[in-house]
Amino acid sequence: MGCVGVILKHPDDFYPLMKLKIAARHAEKQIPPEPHWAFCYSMLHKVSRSFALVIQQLPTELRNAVCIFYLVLRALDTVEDDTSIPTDVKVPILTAFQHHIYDCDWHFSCGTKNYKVLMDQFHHVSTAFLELGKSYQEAIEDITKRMGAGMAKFICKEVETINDYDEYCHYVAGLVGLGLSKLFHASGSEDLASDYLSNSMGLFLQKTNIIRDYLEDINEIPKSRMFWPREIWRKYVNKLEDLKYEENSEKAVQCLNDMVTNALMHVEDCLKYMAALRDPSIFRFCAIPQIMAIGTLALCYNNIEVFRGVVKMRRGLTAKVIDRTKMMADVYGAFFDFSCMLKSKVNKSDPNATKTLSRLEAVQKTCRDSGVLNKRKSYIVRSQPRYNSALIVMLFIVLSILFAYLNAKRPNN
Ligand code: D61
Ligand code: MG
Repeated sequence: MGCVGVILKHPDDFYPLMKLKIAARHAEKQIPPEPHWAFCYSMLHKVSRSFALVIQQLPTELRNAVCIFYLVLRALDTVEDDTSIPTDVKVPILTAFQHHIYDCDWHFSCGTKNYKVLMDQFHHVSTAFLELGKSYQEAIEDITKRMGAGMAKFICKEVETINDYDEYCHYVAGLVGLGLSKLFHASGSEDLASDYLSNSMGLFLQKTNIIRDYLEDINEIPKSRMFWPREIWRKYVNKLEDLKYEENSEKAVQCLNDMVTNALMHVEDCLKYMAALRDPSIFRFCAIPQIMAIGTLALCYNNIEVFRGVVKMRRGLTAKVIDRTKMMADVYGAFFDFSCMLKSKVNKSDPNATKTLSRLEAVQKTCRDSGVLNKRKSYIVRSQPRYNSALIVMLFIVLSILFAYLNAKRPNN
């Protein structure tokens, strides 16, 4: 469906989408003047559409630390993800990465597109890193060291058990949660969160990514990458790649639902972590990705398209989440709505139906018990398109004025 079609189907996406466009343009203009910081912020916008926006709204000192933290780990992940680097070259780079960030001459060329630019010009990142406060540097160094070691461990090891799965997700995302909690604390704005809850924040995001990216990872060239644990998929198929073949559709969806049910385990920890945050910008930084994650799980659950192509939340829905997430009541509201949506998709005949439903009910109970679930806009779209002719006319008028305005502002006109 084209852009206009989507807006006609979801007219209330229009305002948040415009707001997001303006915010994104404003953020891109805010690039600092020093060349190394300019590189870091423009790189951040290029490699992460989703995290750049929430990082941008943090207070300056913390924002710089989080931006560098992101780029250092993204570089480490680029080494891990590049399946064309031989193991004996890759492992020593991963395990010594915490030293490379102190060395402004170090670089290693790998990855493609923007990731390649990040790797080739890594000296800008290390230069900026060396300008951060000592406590920020130490937190980043510690997490880089532990993540590199964990990634190296899983280069030659497959994700077999659910324990392995949790361990791998701990290295690549749970540790990010631990590091961020340290950075928040170092900025003086937050109490130090427990490692356990910080880890859950990362696990919930990473597991959602792993579920959504099944097809992309299995089709990776030259070698497919497999993160779904054997302990789960062996109940449904003999080989992980069998899930993508049409004749296994029923088993594939059951396996997918099993994976979603596993990820739901972390929701209550995440709610607890977010409820303890005090600074509004740190709160938004943490909450927006979490709401996107439960929204993505709701979209993926029982959805065969996960094995056929890319399943992603509508941009307009993302914009709405960004626009509406201001405080904990908004998080409870969103988690409640997406749990309702998930619940409505559970089939009684699914082998894990009871477990899935009981996890969803527990989430809903937490949201209800917060006592703030009243008058709010729902995220769930009615199945009937609600647009009427008056709205279409209105939209047409607004768009005409907007185009006329933009045209009039163009130079040489
Ligand atoms: C609060 C707010 C944000 C949080 C959080 C708590 C806890 C954890 C995380 C963010 C990290 C969640 C990562 C989920 C997405 N997964 C990936 O990007 C995979 O790479 C993992 C290794 C590199 C992690 C880099 C990272 C990511 C987000 C950050 C951050 C560092 C630093 C600060 C803020 C956010 C995935 O990447 C490939 C892809 O999907 O593009 C992979 O290779 O598995
Ligand atoms: Mg990776």
